[in-house]
Amino acid sequence: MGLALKKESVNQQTVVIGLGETGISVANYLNNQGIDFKVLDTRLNPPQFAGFKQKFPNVEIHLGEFSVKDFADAQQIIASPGIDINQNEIREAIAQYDCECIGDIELFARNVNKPVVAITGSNGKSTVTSLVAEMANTAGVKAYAGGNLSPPALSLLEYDDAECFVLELSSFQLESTRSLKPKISVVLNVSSDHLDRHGDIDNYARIKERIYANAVTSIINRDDSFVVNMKTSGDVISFGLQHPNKDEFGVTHKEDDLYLAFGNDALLPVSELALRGEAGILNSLASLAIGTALELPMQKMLETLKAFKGLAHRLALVAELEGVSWFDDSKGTNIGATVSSLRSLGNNIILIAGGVYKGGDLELLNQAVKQHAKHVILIGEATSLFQKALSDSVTVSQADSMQHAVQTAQQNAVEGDKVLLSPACASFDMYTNYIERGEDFENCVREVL
Ligand code: UMA
Repeated sequence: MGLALKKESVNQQTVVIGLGETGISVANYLNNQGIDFKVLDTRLNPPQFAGFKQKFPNVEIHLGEFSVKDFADAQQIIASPGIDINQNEIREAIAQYDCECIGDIELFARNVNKPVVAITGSNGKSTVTSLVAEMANTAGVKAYAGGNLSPPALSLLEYDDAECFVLELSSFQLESTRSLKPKISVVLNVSSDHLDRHGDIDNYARIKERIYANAVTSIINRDDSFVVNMKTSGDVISFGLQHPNKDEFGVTHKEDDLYLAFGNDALLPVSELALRGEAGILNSLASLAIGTALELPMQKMLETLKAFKGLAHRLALVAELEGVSWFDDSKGTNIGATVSSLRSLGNNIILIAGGVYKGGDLELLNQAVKQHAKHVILIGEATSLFQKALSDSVTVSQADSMQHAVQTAQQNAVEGDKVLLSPACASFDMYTNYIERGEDFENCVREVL
């Protein structure tokens, strides 16, 4: 495949920004290719620093805020997804040193020689990525999943036995990608997320739309007003919640039951799906559409849909006691995700929410809370903002820790209630990531029960 990097002059530099999971995968990749690089990270103590120093003792590292001169003689900047590539220092460096700025997915795209399934959306993308990889593997097609889901995409290239790669791609990753030529692309849905970085939802949707450029087959959610207006390429297969037309995926009635369907063929009763709620149906339909474009046998895909238990921290049932069910949806990091989880669980919900607000329509959250929740317990930085938005609709309490939130929930819960951690926020005010937040919740639940 195409050369990843030009090596015209010994003075020209490759600069890697970020010493997180992505930065390490880029460093390993460059090192395997015999390409020298230096590393920048604005954090004084980035997470992978010690391991990196040990593996690459001779690589130049600059920690702390960077300036344009740190990119001197750069030929190529490879930025981690958490870094905003539109910030002034990077823009000026590109102009001053006439270099390009790409991300790890662009590097992956220039070097991959196996079919790629590219999956994005505001919600459900990790679930669909895992489900599609599982469908493929059940059907005997060796598929590896990664990208935003982790492990980073570049590390997947080490699997020589791969027959295809299934990538979850975030808007941060798509923003710096232009050469990807996916066999199949999908935008599952668009609702406000990461507006603190992308400005407004139209710009965010335009970045998501990039996934369809060069796709052989584009899968679309025909119920999503942003997705239906996107420019696709290649063949198009749609999914949605209504009865499908020919060659479309949807939902149909048969003998008083709801079924997933392809055209007029009823495929599987919705009641047999392992995934819950409307979001579970849509994610299952999207996965079937992708699997069909991959030419996977339908029976194997349906088997997987029945067996797939979902992912940790995504509307995961973690405990049931005295008629109260406890759900960990720590991956609900934006308003759309939390609204979708509230809808999936129905009513009698005690919601634990809050953290770092990333933008999005609080009125949407308010409406869903009004309809589905009886009590909201707020944690973290967004507490007073959320209190203002929700307190006319529902009883609101504040908690100064996860333990306090869980105790408050336990004191208020009665038989038939569902306690749901679905923060609608990022976790960085209290935790390293959503996984740590979900684990803390689950431990606190075990303590009080
Ligand atoms: N950071 C700095 N200075 C730096 C570099 C990073 O402050 O110089 C900060 C970022 O702003 C961010 C954090 O450090 O808050 C992590 O950033 P990173 O780019 O180093 O992240 P990685 O550890 O490489 O993890 C990234 C994805 N994280 C982000 O996009 C923020 C992981 O997705 C992904 O699993 C991993 O690459 C492997 O591909 C996580 C995520 O939260 C799950 N993604 C967002 C989401 O799903 O909403 C997009």
